Amino acid sequence: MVQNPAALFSSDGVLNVRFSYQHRFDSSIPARELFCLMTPDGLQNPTLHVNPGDRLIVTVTNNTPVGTGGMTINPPNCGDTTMNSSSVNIHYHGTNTSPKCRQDEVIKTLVNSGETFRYNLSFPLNEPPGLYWYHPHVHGIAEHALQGAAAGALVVDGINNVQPAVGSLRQRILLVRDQHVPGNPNPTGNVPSWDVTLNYVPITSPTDPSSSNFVPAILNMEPGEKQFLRVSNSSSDTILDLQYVFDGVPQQIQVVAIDGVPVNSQDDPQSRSVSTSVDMTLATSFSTVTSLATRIWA
Ligand SMILES: [Cu+2]
Repeated sequence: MVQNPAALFSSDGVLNVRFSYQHRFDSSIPARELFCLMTPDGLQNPTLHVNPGDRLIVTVTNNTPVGTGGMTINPPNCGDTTMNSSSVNIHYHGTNTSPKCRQDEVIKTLVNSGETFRYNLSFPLNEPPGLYWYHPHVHGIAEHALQGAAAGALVVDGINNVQPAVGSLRQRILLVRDQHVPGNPNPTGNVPSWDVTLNYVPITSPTDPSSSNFVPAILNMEPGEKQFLRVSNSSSDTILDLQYVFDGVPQQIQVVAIDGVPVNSQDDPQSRSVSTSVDMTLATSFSTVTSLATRIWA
């Protein structure tokens, strides 16, 4: 059963968050490394809600073990001056925040094991409301961190100002993450190229949805209820073809925004509003309204 991630909201124009960047190994054989940005009270990769014009202050401590390797980075530097296998930083994907040090700077920013770094981001007053996300972005090791699940949603609130129809609907924040299949077998039959999760709920063998091995992630809905689904492809390598399926039949979904751009707005390059499936390339997000069914396979 899929649950919404925990959520934190700004107040008086500021959202203050402390993160511990930490890891563990899962129980698969061979074990896969998992990563998390965790708040002091144990929220894992929570959804961060801000409003246009807000400040987002993130203080992150890298509590992963001391890394191996080490490469000196030419100045100007931001944080540590060497990169190793434990380095981390945070990218605020899609936001129109500054690429300067201590904001959305991902090329030079390095926070190594045992170090603490403070971000202080200013969201512009005209930041488009919508779904964004955050994740580690150190060159060369971002894939490993992201596949370990260190990613969360970042919502600029106010979408109902541009799409009033979604204002009263129950919202779901849905993050699709991917991970290596244990042992990296060749994809074939029911062995997918990647293991995929929806808000950490594993979805088995998506190569063959009719197989008895296929176990979908399930969302409960009331009959006739409309829900506002906000989906981020937070995977590293997986291109998604999403459908909303009830009793094996793809249901109609109404797309209201893609990558923070409301459909049918002046910035929308094409009309993509009604469909039964949505293709998601890497690192896209979309928001959709759906109804009729009581569960979703993804
Ligand atoms: Cu990104």
